Amino acid sequence: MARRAGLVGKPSVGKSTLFNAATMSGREEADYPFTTTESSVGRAFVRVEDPGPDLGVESQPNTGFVEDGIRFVPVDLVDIPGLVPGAHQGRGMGNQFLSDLNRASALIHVVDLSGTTDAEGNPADDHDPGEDIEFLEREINRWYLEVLERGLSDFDPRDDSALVDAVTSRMRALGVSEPQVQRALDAGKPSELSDAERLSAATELRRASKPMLVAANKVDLDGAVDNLEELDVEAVPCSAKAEHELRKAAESGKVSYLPGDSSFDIAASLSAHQRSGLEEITDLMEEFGGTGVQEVLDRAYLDLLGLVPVFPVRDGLEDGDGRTLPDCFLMPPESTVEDLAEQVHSDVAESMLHGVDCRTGRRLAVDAELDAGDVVRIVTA
Ligand SMILES: Nc1nc2c(ncn2[C@@H]2O[C@H](COP(=O)(O)OP(=O)(O)OP(=O)(O)O)[C@@H](O)[C@H]2O)c(=O)[nH]1
Ligand SMILES: [Mg+2]
Repeated sequence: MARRAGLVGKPSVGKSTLFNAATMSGREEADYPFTTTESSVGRAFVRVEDPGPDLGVESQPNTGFVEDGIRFVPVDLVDIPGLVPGAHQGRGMGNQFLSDLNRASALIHVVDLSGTTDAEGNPADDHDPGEDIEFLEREINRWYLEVLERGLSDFDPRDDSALVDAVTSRMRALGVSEPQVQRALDAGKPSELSDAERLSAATELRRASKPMLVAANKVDLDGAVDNLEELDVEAVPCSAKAEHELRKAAESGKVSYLPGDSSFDIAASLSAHQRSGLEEITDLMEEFGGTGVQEVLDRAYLDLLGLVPVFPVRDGLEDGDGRTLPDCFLMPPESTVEDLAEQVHSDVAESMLHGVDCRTGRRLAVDAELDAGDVVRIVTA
């Protein structure tokens, strides 16, 4: 399954704005619900340390880019249409939602922290964002429950051993694996599972296959900070709007700013209007240590999905074509040197003798586990 994160949430919370900021694309953003009706995949970046400075070389990335010792590594990000209460009964974009959900293996739940939109994304005065967080989790868990129920009803009661298979084959499209089903259904036969046990199994499977992070968006609006204090779950405060404006200003040379930085510099002469807009962003960044958007992305891919950035090389610190530190692969958790070789090329994996840790010069066994930031030379026969 593709290791992508998907942006989910009720309408009008800023999913497309965050997507546009992260991918610099032009999806429609507007203050009415269901602006987005189809999901879409774009290229965003995670921010990792570039090993070039440590190793005394200048990296030449094949993909993404490097600046000031920071490497931006491309990842796929999915923008998913808004979800409203009752969607699993077919309201709003409901029926499509499940297949959209399957395009992502981690979820970024975008919440309107300012409380200025109601449960359906219409303007409101004082909506509680905590309710939205509960609602979305419940809604997605219920979806899982429905698919789980279908698996349970496929199961042939004469053959106990078929239970896990029946459920796994129904739930595989959601990214659920057989060992996860095994664990979740520990309680026994379908006839012995109470409704509460079924829901708790569905919830456990959802957590395991679609870990979720709350992006508390619109922190730039009044009241958002108060609401942040009220939340009882961990959330990353952010302003997609501020990030998008900064990236556009950086693209046109008005400011110098690297996504994820805690501040920016003004690089060109600006109108009074532009200047005052940027001053507001400066205040926000001082309060939160940045706009929060890059942090949301980094946490989704590097923490939730646990991807491990690793730099494979062949010859010195170069690839076969003489480019220095050209690749950064985001490897699944617990990947080994052999997995890395396989990712480079199956031929390389077949003729591999061992790896070398380029930072220490130490030899690495084929089955050694990779750590974030490793620069690994693959030595072949
Ligand atoms: N103040 C503020 N407004 C924002 C922010 N992010 C988005 N908005 C505004 O919120 C409204 C909705 O934004 P969208 O990005 O279209 O929201 P969405 O979640 O994609 O909505 P649907 O596609 O309808 O589900 C727009 O008017 C945005 O300009 C933010 O960080 N701060
Ligand atoms: Mg949208």
